[in-house]
Amino acid sequence: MSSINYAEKIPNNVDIGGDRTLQRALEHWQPHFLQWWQEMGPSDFATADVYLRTAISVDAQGWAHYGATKMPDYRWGIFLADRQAERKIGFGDAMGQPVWQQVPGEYRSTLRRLIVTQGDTEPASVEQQRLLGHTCPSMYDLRNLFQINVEEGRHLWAMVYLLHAYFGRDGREEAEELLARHSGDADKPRILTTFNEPMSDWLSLFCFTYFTDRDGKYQLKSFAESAFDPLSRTCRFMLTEEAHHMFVGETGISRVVKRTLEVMKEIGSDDPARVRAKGAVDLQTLQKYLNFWCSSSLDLFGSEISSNSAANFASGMKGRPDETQYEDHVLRSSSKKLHTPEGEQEVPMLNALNEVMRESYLKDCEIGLKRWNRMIERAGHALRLTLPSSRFRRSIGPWAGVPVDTTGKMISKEEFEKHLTEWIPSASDKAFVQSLMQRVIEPGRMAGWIAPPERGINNLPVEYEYVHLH
Ligand code: BYC
Repeated sequence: MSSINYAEKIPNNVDIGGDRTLQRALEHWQPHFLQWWQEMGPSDFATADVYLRTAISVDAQGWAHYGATKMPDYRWGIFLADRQAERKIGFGDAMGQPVWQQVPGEYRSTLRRLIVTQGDTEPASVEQQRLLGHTCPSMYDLRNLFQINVEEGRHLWAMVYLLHAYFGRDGREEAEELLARHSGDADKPRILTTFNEPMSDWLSLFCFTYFTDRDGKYQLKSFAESAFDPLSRTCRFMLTEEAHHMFVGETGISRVVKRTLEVMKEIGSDDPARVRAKGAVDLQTLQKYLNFWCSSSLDLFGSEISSNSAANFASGMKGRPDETQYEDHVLRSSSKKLHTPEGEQEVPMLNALNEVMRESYLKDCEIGLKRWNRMIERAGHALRLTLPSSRFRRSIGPWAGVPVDTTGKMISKEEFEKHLTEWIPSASDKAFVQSLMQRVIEPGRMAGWIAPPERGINNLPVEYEYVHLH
């Protein structure tokens, strides 16, 4: 078990101190990161003591320490899962060969692009969530937001380490660029579209952590299979932290549904206008938020038919999540039927891997939906929340720009435009949700649109003062 060295300026379990050049390069980047955090991270909470978990080991049993920390003092570090002796490439044309400890020359630019794309999402999400602290529905939620933010910061460190340690000068330049692009910036936006979407309310945060962080889970799992061993080890540890982010999404939406059902019972009606008048989120509005963030996140898997995905898999750079669950790991002789607007197409399996991932992602997304629908059913209501069709509102792939309704049916452009605000939040829906976003910070108290969580953090009571504001 490699332990983490906290005595160093940058906590790490990769012996940075043993490589002076790397250490100097990372210590040079560190103040740039801190400046970015100050300018683009959570606004106005720099002096608050936040009950945060910090990674202290990569041991599955006890990897985190919990305690009050000011966010700018968080010990962002570089932690890789332990090296597995004799690890072999598990898929693609080089299956069975030893994994790579260095980047093979021919894959250098592609691997760099993949790592940069992954790295870009981490600070982007912190930027998107920058102002949410001002409208937190409870102190418990405020703490969870900040926990996610510091860990996304650490995930940026994880990618920056790989860039610095394995990609020389190009990698160092890319690390600087990761701090120069900003979410929603007109000139230098973040790379992937979802990470440029504004996020001005907590309903969006819960949907984002449910759907978009789950894309993170799938992408990280596919990198955990990578033949580039340092990338695999980095992503394996990141997944440990990622689980909490999706927990925040799933339980956040559950708590919204629970509160809405309570209000519906109280008023004896499911009329959305009356539910709203009581200060809760009507289920129809929740459905629109689910449609928006789910469809946006579906684009993050790339095109249904992709030569990039084929090359990444064949070379060993990027596998499928949980690669061992499949029988065929080479995929040179199989194909997949895909539905495109032109009809059904048979595509070599290697070129359809983005879609394979998207399909398993959607199955995973269904789990929360089932839970929420059980709650609704038990409360005696007929409405069911659904996931939109993977053709709906796509900007990437063969369905990009094709007018399709939420069930996947092709419709006219006019019809699409006419009905769009019935499917995704309209300006007035957003204004309503915004009107609910009133800050609640008395320990244990919740905003009126959300039920309390079932339990607090790390066995502490829900009413614990998770954020001490000075
Ligand atoms: N927006 O062959 P294609 C996370 C580009 S989330 C804009 O279809 P490919 C997190 C694509 O880059 C996980 N552009 O797809 C969550 C390509 O451009 P180039 C993030 C897009 O390459 C919450 C072109 O379209 N990790 O961690 O097979 C909080 C054609 O590409 C988009 C990763 O994404 C889009 N949505 O796959 C915090 C993993 N989609 O190269 C964190 C790294 C595609 O032709 N990235 N394009 O100029 C990848 O593995 C791949 O780049 C993608 C695309 C899966 C994104």
